[in-house]
Amino acid sequence: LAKFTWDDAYLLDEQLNEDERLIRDTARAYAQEKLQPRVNEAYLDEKTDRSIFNEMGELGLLGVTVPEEYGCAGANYVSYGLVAREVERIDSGYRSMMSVQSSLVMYPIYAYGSEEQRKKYLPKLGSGEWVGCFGLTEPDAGSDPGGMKTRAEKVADGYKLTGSKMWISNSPIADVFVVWAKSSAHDNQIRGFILEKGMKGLSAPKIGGKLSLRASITGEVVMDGVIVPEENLLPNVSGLSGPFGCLNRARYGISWGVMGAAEDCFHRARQYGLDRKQFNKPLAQTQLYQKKLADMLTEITLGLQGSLRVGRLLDEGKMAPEMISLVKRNNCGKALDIARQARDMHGGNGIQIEYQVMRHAANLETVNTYEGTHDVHALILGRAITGLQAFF
Ligand code: TGC
Ligand code: FAD
Repeated sequence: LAKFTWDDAYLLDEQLNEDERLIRDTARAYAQEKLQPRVNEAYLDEKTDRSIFNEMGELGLLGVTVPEEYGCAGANYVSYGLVAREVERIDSGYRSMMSVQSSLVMYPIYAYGSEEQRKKYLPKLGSGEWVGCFGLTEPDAGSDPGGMKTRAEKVADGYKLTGSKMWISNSPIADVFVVWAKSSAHDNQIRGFILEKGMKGLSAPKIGGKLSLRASITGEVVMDGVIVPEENLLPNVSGLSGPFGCLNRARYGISWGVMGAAEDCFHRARQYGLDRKQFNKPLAQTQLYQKKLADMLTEITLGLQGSLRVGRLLDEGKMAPEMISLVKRNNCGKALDIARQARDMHGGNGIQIEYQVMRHAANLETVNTYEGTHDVHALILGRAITGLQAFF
């Protein structure tokens, strides 16, 4: 009989190839050595450390799936997921910084951009010299991005963009803004535009007062008649499938990431239960505590297998977006439950920053909401199951 390994129940490690393990180990070492020591302060003080982008870029952790000719790792989607898992083991906000840059800024420039755009932006985004953000959501268009009001009007040599985007990760520190707008020159279709810091009429004020994802800066993107040159239009995509193509990748990465946060909570709850005694025995020796740990391990093991399977299908070109809805929705919901349980299992200490678990729980509230809420992904699946759409 094989020996059971409680921290890798279905031998995920064995299902990875050498290259994947190498990237995973690089990300793990970086996250544990460089991110873990600064996360508490960053979270408490709501401070986003810009240099994290440079550090990740140096290690090849930004845009890992973008080909090497643009200065990136050219790795597969399983590797991207493994990076997300290691970074989010520390904090969902750090993973957010990485995944917006990789899936929501570099991917659209690579997939929908001209060769000139790829050459201009990808190496600098990949190295972390430039920070990117992705503007889809608006104050009145969240789950229903098709209802966006931001407009692009044709002017001499380009477009004039007017509107505002809300809840945009990285925007206050961004150099590059991938923004989606309805374009009057293209039958009012949604088109993607690359804006740059310093363009006249462009501003990105910070949104303060967040009780979640505090290590990752979030802002608005305000466009007051910003003139964007013709060469900054993403030429090769039109309609909602543009932003959704990016979201598929980011949502998939999130499914891995949240399992990293859940694993951190599980490991911490296990250790706490072994260390702390009440009624003259370790908490971990009580039936209720063990049941909670068993539930956590079960959901983490199944969730990781789900992400790995979807990653393999993505790498084989067999991904359907509903597969990603299933694993994003399931893993976010399960990770949030696990973090809340871990908070409870730590008793009073569980509310303290040093014990980490309540920070994860607060972060996962956001992750369960952004990139399609838990319920929106249920409706996407419901539509696929029944052929009937229940959004409106
Ligand atoms: P619907 O009629 O379903 O589709 C419109 C067009 O889009 C195509 N499409 C997709 N293409 C590729 N991948 C997908 N997943 C796609 N889903 C839809 C579809 O084929 C169609 O194409 P065409 O050519 O026929 O026009 O659109 P709908 O308006 O009914 O949408 C409904 C719904 C709810 C599914 C959708 O709007 C949705 O997913 N809403 C959630 C919004 C969302 O996820 N926002 C995310 C904002 S970005 C963000 O949160 C970043 S946080 C990052 C971080 O910090 O880590
Ligand atoms: P709403 O759409 O108003 O939803 C509110 C509630 O109603 C939810 O429970 C939802 O499930 C439910 N609901 C909505 N429609 C239906 C329906 N038809 N049937 C049943 N229930 C429904 N966006 C970006 O574009 N770029 C970013 O970088 C980005 N980063 C973010 C960072 C943070 C910290 C946060 C909090 C959000 C970010 N977002 C970003 C926005 C995010 O994607 C949206 O918040 C999310 O899509 C939900 O939209 P909403 O907040 O408008 O909620």
